[in-house]
Amino acid sequence: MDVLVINGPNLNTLGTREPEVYGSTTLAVIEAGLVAQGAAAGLDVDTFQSNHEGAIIDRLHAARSDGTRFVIINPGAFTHTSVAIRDAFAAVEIPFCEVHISNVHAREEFRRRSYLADQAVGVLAGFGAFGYTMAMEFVIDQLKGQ
Ligand code: CA2
Repeated sequence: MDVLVINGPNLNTLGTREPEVYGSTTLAVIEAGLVAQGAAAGLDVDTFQSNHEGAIIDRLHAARSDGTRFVIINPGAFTHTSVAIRDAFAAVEIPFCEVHISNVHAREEFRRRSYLADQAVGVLAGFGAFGYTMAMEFVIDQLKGQ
């Protein structure tokens, strides 16, 4: 596939709790929208969600040999803790965008640190589920003509 969308821990519960922070859209709806958005641009999009750090790393390793050209990732709380996911991106050398539904800079101090952001092509935070759409639009533009 061309684009891999990864969502980290607890994001499978989107739309069921804390709608004031994370909105009311479910992850299934977000993922279906991204698959359709990619398809309309002729891109094959795969989605993956896991609550387990190792499973996310394994999926990134698999991406190295399955044709993935770009990753869009919301690492959830692993954003603020995971040297291992950072190292996995360095190992696979696939460009990625980091997306956060909430504005991580307007919340607790610990959410301002990301172990991935300086390695990302770009970071979107605070635009709700629309952040994924914006990231996909960027990726479509990047991959166009490649
Ligand atoms: O804003 C984001 O997208 C986050 O990546 C979400 C993570 C949080 O740890 C990051 O700091 C920012 C948490 C995801 C929790 O997902 C929930 C879904 C529904 C209800 C409550 C939490």
